[in-house]
Amino acid sequence: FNRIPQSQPARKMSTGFASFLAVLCFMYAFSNDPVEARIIGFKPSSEKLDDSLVYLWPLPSELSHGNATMSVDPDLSLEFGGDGGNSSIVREAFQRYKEIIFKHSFRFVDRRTRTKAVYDITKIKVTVVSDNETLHLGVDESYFLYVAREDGHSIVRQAAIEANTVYGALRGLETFSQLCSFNYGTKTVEVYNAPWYIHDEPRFVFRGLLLDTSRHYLPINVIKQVIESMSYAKLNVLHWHIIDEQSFPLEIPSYPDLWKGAYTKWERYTVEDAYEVVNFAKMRGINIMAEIDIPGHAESWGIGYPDLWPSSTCREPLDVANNFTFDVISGILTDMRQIFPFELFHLGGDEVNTDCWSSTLHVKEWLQEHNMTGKDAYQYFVLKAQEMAIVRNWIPVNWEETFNTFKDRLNPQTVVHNWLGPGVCPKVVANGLRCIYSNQGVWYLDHLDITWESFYNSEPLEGINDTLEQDLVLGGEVCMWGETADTSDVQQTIWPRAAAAAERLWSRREAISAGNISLTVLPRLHYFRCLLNRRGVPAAPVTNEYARSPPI
Ligand code: CP6
Repeated sequence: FNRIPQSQPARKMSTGFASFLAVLCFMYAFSNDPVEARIIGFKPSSEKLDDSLVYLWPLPSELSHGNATMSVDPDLSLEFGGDGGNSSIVREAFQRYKEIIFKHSFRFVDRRTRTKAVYDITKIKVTVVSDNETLHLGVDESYFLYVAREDGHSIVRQAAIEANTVYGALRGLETFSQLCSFNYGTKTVEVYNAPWYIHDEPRFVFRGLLLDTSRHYLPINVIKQVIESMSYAKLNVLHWHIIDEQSFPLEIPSYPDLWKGAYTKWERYTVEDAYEVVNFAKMRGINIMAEIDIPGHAESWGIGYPDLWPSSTCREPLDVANNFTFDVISGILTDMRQIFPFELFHLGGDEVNTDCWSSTLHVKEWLQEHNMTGKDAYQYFVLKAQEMAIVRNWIPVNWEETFNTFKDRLNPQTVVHNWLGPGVCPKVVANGLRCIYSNQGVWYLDHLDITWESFYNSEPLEGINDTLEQDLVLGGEVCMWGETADTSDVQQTIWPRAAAAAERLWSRREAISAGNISLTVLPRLHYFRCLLNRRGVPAAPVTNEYARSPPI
């Protein structure tokens, strides 16, 4: 079904090492030996888990802890408080996390004796101040987490999360789940180094991952698995690059022939599928930023409606000279507005080559009539699409070429999405526009030779010193373009490197800056990668063996 051949010879080199590490993680998950199990899960050496290290990913803003070990009740109960505590978002998340926390323990627990055991932590109290569940850009994701708490001379054996919104509570539950580990000796889930006091909040409001479902179709359940794994790393925006020149997999009711551009009728998303993805993501505090990439990267639109092509030999960019083009865009935006509630919508605008506009007779005449060059027409197209998004109450996002080509003409609401290289966001924010950082040299997941260190050390605020300008950088996004990855390997191409960027986007800059990282980051990342494996996410080994040259 795939029009693009798979070509990843480099990855083959890693198979041996990858399976070695996979076996180690597997042994961790199922080993019966308490000591070995903990050591092996941590890293492939004989070193011990370092008690002074905090195995959380991403690192919270503030924390302190003691040195007690506390067991957690497999019948852990949820108590809620505040106006927003009794929310299905909180209740369903609690159930999911309970399953994750006890995933590898139930097989060891004797059901007849279980109720007789005494556990330290039997309850988690989740207090949510507000019952407003709008998942808008910049929604409050902060939380406090206590796992046991000293009260005078006694210890309150209870876990508690306090947050302003349900989404803060979700982040707190994730952190709580990361503090829990299964002890194969006592066969209980335990929290080490209790009591814990954590206060946490994200550094950036936009912490994204791009998925491309045009170059290779990804089934809904795979998209959901990616979303689920994003929530483990506290990423909060899935940039869904649904459509591109290779295929048009989404149903658009106003123009029902558009998805004739899908690879096959089995490789399509119905409107209901898209709703389902949006809702699944919302339950995990993740927004979907949808994209239609125009006027370039849109060849597949013309399979259903050939009039969108300037001619049969000039199939992109879309025909700027034909009103029908804008009718179709308008219909698509109206239909997609019903599906995607997030306030950002991506209009693409990258890699537009207008040469064949100038060489197609009717477009050439239209350009002359309107006294426009190809570049003028590109600007005309992008601005017209921006207006259509804005009247539908969307903030337009565009790839950086639009800014690079006609920065002063972009709508002041525009969010510029960097990709071509470093140094772009500084120019964007100096012009008063907002920016998303995605430098291809350091943050493109489909580039297998980019190391996790590159993802970790790339700084969205590089070169921006003015604090008001810094505020215009919404955050960053790692990109998983789909030309060379499909369902079979998309997760192991995303993880663990996306996690490195996720910590850059969530944690305080000082805590993760150069001098601080060398000792603590690598073992924590190994641990997080193993955590992904235990939760069923096929994350690749941390060490980027496939980027190495073959042995001589
Ligand atoms: N598809 C679209 C792509 C890319 C872009 N837009 C891309 C370009 C160069 C690299 C990786 C991806 N495949 N629509 C650029 C934003 Cl190296």
